[in-house]
Amino acid sequence: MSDLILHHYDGSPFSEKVRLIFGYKSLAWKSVKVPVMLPKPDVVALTGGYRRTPFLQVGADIYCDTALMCRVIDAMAPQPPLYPVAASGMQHVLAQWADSTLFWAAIPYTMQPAGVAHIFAGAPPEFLKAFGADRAAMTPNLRRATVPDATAQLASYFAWLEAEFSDRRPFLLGAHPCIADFSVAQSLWYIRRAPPVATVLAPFPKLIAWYERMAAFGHGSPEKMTSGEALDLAAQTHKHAETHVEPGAGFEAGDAVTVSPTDYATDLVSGTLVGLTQHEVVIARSDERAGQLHVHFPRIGYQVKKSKIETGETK
Ligand SMILES: N[C@@H](CCC(=O)N[C@@H](CS)C(=O)NCC(=O)O)C(=O)O
Repeated sequence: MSDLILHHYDGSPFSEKVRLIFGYKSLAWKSVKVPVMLPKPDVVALTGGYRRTPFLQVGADIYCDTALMCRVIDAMAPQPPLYPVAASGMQHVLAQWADSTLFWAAIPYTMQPAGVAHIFAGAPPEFLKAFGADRAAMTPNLRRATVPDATAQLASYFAWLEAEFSDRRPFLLGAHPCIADFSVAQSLWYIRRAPPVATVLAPFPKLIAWYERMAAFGHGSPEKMTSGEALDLAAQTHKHAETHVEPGAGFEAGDAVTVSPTDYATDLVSGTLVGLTQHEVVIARSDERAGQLHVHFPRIGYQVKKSKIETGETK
């Protein structure tokens, strides 16, 4: 399954979610490292302007957002299942909570001075300043939790999660891991990267033991690839995953559209609509280095709009 190319960076929690899924499924994958902050010319060449991390490339198909990437990975490598039937619809609800609410408590909590000093030990002050400015510009409308708020919130969230294990189940929703386990694990991974602040987990031994079971899945078998090689591969690929625009969903195939996240880093990506279902929106766009691309986004958390600017693609 080395058709899977993950564009990511080491310190990215959402990337860790996907790396652990590669480990759980024992997958081989190509690893392209992306910059941690803007500018990201090779990222933008592939995604059309989506700057978040990670994203998945399969030939000339680009999948943005881990919620969609995970569905694609599970469809390509169904065993063991990432969405076991026994984990019911609640696995999706819990995963969405972990990817948003839990994540936005874990990040500001970990980025308190003692956490920053550990995670960015040795980084020059100019890097820290540029990183802070990049993230502030990415989240202008987000009212970040203060450290006392985030500490209190995590104490509640971890107590809720700890209670799940009172019946000795090994994973959050039963005998096997599901998508919710991987979504929750990324925030614990981030906090535990900073041992001086990871003490917040100490009162929750069952949660810690669960996290260690998750971490033991590892990352599968990554092989390094440069972003230049990834762009070349996309340019040389002339077919795309099958897709279609469902009738009655408010758009027609060939519409010029923009797609953007609705929470933060809300950069618009423009293209021609080629796919629209309950689960995903797919746009065609071309890049002078990466060729003809199909860029896929989930429907949840994203806005699709008819574009006032023509994309140059035929209608
Ligand atoms: N909903 C997105 C969230 C992705 C996200 O916020 N990633 C963080 C890094 S873990 C990010 O994009 N940070 C800014 C950047 O990498 O430029 C997903 O599931 O992929």
